[in-house]
Amino acid sequence: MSTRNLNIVFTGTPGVGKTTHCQELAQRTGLHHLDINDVVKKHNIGESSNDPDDPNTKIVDEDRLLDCIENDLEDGGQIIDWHACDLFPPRLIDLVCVVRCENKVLYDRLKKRGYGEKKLQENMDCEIMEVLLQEAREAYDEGMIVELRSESTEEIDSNVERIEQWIKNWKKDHGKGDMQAQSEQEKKDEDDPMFLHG
Ligand code: DAT
Repeated sequence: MSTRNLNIVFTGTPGVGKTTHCQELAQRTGLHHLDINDVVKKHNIGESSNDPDDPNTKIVDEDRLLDCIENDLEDGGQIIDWHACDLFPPRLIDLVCVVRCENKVLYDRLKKRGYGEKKLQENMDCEIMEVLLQEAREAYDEGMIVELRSESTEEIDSNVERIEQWIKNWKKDHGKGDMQAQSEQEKKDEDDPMFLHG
């Protein structure tokens, strides 16, 4: 049995609600929100695109990205937040959440983000054609993939509760217990002057 903690991917078209879900889930479970946008910035591994209509989009070297996060994934405990999912090795992933959103709602969110018409239309097409759902299906077993709708705040709550319950079951099945409580207890023990080291 693997000794690592679980890893969950949140994928989906920009604007569907990945980051909102990851932040809430990280807060409630103590797992780490691994925002790939932050990794790309921190390690400077994004090349500017040559598209004059979309100069801010970064082309990411996936091999370099994987090098940067490999140790985190091997340890586990990561909630990975990225629009693509098929680059993460299946042996290191336990659940893939594909966040989905109704067209009109997504259009308004992307417009509010200031996306130009071309980029907006590309992203709308991506959602309509279910590109990221297909990508997930091609890369991972069907049983690992869950589709989550994210149009209302009630849906965020119910999705997060559902995944939280899934995490509890996973930990029970993998004999991990409550790892957060466990690590907090270990820290308390170490702070305790009566705790015996070595
Ligand atoms: P992503 O990380 O997929 O790009 P996000 O989490 O940043 O998306 O969300 C984009 C915007 O939409 C942000 O202003 C929060 C809002 N939003 C996302 N999901 C929502 C939901 N289910 N209900 C209400 N607002 C939501």
